[in-house]
Amino acid sequence: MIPFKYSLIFLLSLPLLDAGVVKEFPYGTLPSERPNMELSKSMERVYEDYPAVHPELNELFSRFKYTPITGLDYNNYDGTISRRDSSKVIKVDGKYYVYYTRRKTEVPPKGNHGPNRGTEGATDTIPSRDWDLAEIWYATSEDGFTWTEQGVAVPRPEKPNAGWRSVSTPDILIWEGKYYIYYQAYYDIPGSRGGDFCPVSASVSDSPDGPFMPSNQIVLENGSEGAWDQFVIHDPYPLVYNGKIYLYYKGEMGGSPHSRAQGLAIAEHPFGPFKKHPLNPVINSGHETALFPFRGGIAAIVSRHGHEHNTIQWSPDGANFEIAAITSLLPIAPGAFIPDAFTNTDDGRGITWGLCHFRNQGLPDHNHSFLARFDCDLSLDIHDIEMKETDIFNHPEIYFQFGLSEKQKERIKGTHKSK
Ligand code: AAL
Repeated sequence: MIPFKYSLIFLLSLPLLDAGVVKEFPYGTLPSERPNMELSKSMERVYEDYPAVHPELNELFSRFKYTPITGLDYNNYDGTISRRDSSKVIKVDGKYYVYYTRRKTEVPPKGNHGPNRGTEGATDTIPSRDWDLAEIWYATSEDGFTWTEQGVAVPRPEKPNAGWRSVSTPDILIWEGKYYIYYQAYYDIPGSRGGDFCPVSASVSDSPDGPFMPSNQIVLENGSEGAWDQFVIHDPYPLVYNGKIYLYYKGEMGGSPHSRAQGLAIAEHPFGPFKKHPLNPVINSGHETALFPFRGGIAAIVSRHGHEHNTIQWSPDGANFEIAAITSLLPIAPGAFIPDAFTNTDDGRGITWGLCHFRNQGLPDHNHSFLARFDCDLSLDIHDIEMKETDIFNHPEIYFQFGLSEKQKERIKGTHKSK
């Protein structure tokens, strides 16, 4: 500790010491304009690749904070009730609404884990995966923290209609005063065709409370044989942009869960026809990707999978995305409250909160997911400096949870044997 009298001298002398010192780039806060000099590739990126020179100033950088929500029961988390893959949150007449996959089965899923993630043990009443034998339910809230489940929004239709086995992973569109729910509609047990095959269907209602009438049609088809999205079309995600419906979705390039990417299909009517974008996939990474209007373009939270997981991206046209920020601990399957998702805005204001899920809880015998709330500052209208922290310390248990596998321990043991 510096004694008081010296600290005063030290403080007073600071400006003197400072005076006359030439401050070389990049001393202190970076100038907002690129200096006219040769820069390393890394410093070049600061000016070329990111919307601002510091993360604190980057409107598309945020950390995420999480809060449990109250009001939803999970049967003591025994795996017989699951809620996951929430839609965007919408606000109608002062109330927030969210739609989600809800599974209530006599036993937890049988085949959602293990090496082949198959259908072993699944029957007409026993689910293969967490989203098998599911329906789409909805809940409302006054504050986004306490939710009241209201009931089913999209039930499973009669066999052989698409979705008779399960309807899951919904998202919502408001278009010309009507409410459209898009969802994965399974014809057979998820997992029975190798991957997780299901077309996308949609239902419509005049009210957010339903009743939602099924279109009984496939609104987005899987790609034809040999197309990148031949096997998987998941997570349908509609926005209104350029006066049209932009439906984003997840595909697996060639059916490999290791090659997940995002496609885009555009239509002038909610039930289609949807035309797939010629540049698909438009995002080379991601899973359960949330997108929202931002300034004149579209931003995306790219959380899991691929080169560019853990990034927030932005495109000026909804199709050509670039990385705008790199972040961590992103929400899984985020469904954000996006006030301007359907207003056809060319001045998107961004997001500050939403719901997400935590999955694979209680593995192996009580597998289920539950919904939670995330908060962030990806908004042009607030500036929450606490959300701009890049140096985040997690509890050691989080790190140890990702410990070495037995196989790795064996490999490491082997390395000690050599001289
Ligand atoms: C998710 C989504 C889709 C998949 C499964 C349930 O999180 O990507 O919905 O089919 O996992």
